[in-house]
Amino acid sequence: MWSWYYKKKRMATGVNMKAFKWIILTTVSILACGVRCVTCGNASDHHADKNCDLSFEKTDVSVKTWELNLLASGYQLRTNLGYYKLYTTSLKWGQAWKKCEADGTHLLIINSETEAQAVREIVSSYPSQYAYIIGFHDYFLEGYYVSIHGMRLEDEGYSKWGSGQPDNWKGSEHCGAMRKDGSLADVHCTYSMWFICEHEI
Ligand SMILES: [Ca+2]
Ligand SMILES: [Ca+2]
Repeated sequence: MWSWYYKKKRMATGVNMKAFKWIILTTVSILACGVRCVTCGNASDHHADKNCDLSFEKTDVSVKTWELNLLASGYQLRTNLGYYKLYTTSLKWGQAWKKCEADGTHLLIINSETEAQAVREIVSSYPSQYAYIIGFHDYFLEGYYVSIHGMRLEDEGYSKWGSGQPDNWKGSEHCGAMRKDGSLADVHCTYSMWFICEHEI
């Protein structure tokens, strides 16, 4: 009888201790980071509930930081596509590739007719310029054109060549360019030309 009484008492105490522990932990959590932090989970978790304001506030802050940096550096936003910058100084293909990398971006890779149209509009401010360095080449194998990300142009989503291109003129055109009409051309890698960098969103 007494043994049964003490056993019940310990069980009751155990339950109470659990409740007490939960109250303490919840109170400390709320004091530490607010009610939403407790209900939405870890704010650094990008897979957190999309309705969680806290998670997305934090993510948005980091996105806005790099976006603002690009805008401050002269990049233009094109909705649903990315950020683009037309450099109006001439560099050789390899130097242009490096310059975009230094911006945290890459030489333009055209992935759709929509993107080609967006870039055509950007370069239309300079009708006297005929072509611009962009991110593809056939350095590795003559006639096998790949983007700077190593994918065939067809797999990147855009392979619309300009009239008579690619022609590997003088047997040594291995770098990629976009004509002002949005079509592609192969050019000498030693040509210094204006170039276009991009950052997808
Ligand atoms: Ca692109
Ligand atoms: Ca050519």
